[in-house]
Amino acid sequence: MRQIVTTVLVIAAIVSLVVVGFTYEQVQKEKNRLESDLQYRSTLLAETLKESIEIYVSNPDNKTYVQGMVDRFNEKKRVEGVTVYDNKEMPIASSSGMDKISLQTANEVAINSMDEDKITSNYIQTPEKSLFFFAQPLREKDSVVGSLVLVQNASFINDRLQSLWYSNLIRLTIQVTVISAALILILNYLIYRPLRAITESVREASLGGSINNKPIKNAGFLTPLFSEIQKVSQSLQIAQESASLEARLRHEKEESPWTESRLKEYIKNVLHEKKIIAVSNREPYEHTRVNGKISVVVPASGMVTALEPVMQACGGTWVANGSGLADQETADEHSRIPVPPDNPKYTLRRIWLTREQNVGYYQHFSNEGLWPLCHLVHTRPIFRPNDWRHYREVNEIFSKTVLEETNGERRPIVLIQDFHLALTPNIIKSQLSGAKIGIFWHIPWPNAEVFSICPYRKELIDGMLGADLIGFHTQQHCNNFIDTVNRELESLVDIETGTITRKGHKTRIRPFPISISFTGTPSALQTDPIDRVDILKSYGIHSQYVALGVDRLDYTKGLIERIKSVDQFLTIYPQYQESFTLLQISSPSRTDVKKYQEFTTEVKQKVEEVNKKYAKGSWKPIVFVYRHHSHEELTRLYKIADVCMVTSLHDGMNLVAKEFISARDDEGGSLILSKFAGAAKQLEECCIINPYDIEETAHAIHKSLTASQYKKQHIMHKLREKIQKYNIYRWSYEYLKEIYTIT
Ligand code: ADQ
Repeated sequence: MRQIVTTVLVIAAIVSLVVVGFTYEQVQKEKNRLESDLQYRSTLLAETLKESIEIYVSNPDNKTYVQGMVDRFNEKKRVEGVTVYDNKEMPIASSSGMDKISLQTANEVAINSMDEDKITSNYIQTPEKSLFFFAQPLREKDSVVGSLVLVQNASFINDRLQSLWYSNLIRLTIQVTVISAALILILNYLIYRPLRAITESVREASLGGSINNKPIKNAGFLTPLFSEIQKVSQSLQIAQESASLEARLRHEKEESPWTESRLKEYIKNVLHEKKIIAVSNREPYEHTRVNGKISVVVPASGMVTALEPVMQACGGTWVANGSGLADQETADEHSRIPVPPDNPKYTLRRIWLTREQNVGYYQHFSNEGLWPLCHLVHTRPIFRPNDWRHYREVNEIFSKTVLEETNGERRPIVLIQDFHLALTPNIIKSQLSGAKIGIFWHIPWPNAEVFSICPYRKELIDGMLGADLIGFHTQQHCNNFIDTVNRELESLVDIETGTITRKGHKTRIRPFPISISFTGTPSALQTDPIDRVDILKSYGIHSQYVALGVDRLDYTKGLIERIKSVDQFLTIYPQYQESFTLLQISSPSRTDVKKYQEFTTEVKQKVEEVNKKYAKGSWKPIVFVYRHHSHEELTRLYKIADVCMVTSLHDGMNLVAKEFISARDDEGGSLILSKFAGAAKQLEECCIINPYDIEETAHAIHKSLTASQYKKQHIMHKLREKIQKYNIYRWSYEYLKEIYTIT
């Protein structure tokens, strides 16, 4: 405000100086004009009188005549008085208005005019008025015989000049007031206020406050400048916000576990609620028909277990194969359904495949070809050209559906899951180059030698390299993938940075060990008193010690080896006969695939064989339950088991191991874990075994049952800390952050 006042004062002073200067000049001109006018008039008047009296002045006898002429003349306008002098400088006639002061001055002027023989004039100022003295020499022949002095009132000149000054100063005052007011308004509204607003907003931005996005009102010609400054301020604010968020997240990372709400906050703040589309073969909710009634099932799948909490946190759309018997009738006309059914948080978009496509793409190519190819379990992969055709066809269908679901968003984040959809990254990328695509490979990646078995290997890895990010569970799987690409395709591989550049497109290869939603907060089930005896009784178990196995019925999970190790355990430690039982919970899996049908039979036979060998009365060493269980049922079993056995022959990660740890809020129980499961790289504290070494596993069971309570608790405490720290929300955060930073 001070600057406005100073600016206005300076401008007012300049205007005043200019006006005063011009007024002075005008006054001078007017003064000159009026004085010459007075001089001219005086000359005319004096000439008239001079003609009448000039010849009479030298004769003293004519004094009376001269006096008469003077008296007559005195009546003229503005004439104050007239005096006529003889050449002895003596007044011979004078009008009545000539007082003492006037006579004295008139005398001087008259003498001058006679001495110099020319018209002489002078102004004098009396207290009442201004007087103009005009003296004209009088001649007779060539000699000066006297002087005629005319005195006029010249006050009108001063009056006129004063009124000029007065009116000009009044005008100046009005001008300065109006100009100052206008200036104050203009400066205040057009400059000062907008400047103050922008200064405030820049200051707020620099202090981390929020930027006002609204355009600054009445900014006039400064609007473009301000909108630019606003943009800069907004960028500054965004940079500060993400820096402070990053700092907070970094701080929180050390301080507290990742949770659903923290992930949501991250997505909201950093990804700015970008559209997230998950894509997988398996759907998270399957509608089936049981006894004519529709029911919903969450399939037994590690991928679903891991991704479901992420989608609940992110929202968005999950595109999956609608494989349930009642899927079509529960979805809307666009094949969409909000899920979870009881509390919807995201959209499930189902796609419909023909029976031939399902057989060729899913049962054959994925489950008989890629699954055994990637798991080193000595099962021969089968590749048929017709299945490959279906695989490509279905990958096209998935990609098309993803593009439909982007809803015009040019830079969606697309999270592709698993080996069923290896070709989709390239197809989607070629049609929507702005999409940020990640594919996560949930199963192991074998070494290059093994992968070279696949006749379609080049097309598969080329398809995957359309992604910006390829994730595996372990660094070993990343290394194997990089080796495979190096061997099979023309590309630029940078082992140091873990990137592959092919046809100008760069793909990052990174390990992200997947996890579960454990946050350390007690589950609702924890507060329920768990009646161990009742639960076991419901499975027909009366043993003191219980080992638990939970798996999809899959030949990679090492079930035969697990059963054999129980057999061995009861042989080496016969004291556990009648007091130890393995409760094996297996959900039917890929039941249309021949190898799985054979394997189910084999497992059941093996269970029977061992049970036959040891069973006594109502006790049997192995209780095999072949059905899907709810999450709650599994959690109760995890809580009462003495040992959880994970004996996979090869496994990407294995989430059962992590679910068991998460359920044990009593810090009890022991975990036996195969060294061929990805989880073994993280959970080194538990009892790690080689599932092919049956005796080693048998001893591990014994060791687990006999370990001191203190040791068990100590180990479980450490394991729980690890899972809590690296749960599925942290996994998603790291995965999404990696995708987000891709330019
Ligand atoms: P899966 O081989 O399906 O997944 P896994 O990690 O063992 O593997 O998870 C299985 C899931 O199914 C668990 O959540 C478990 O609770 C559930 N489940 C098992 N039996 C069940 C039953 N009878 N009833 C109900 N649910 C049951 C693939 C890879 C893994 C990887 C995951 C995640 O093979 O190595 O860990 O993806 O990436």
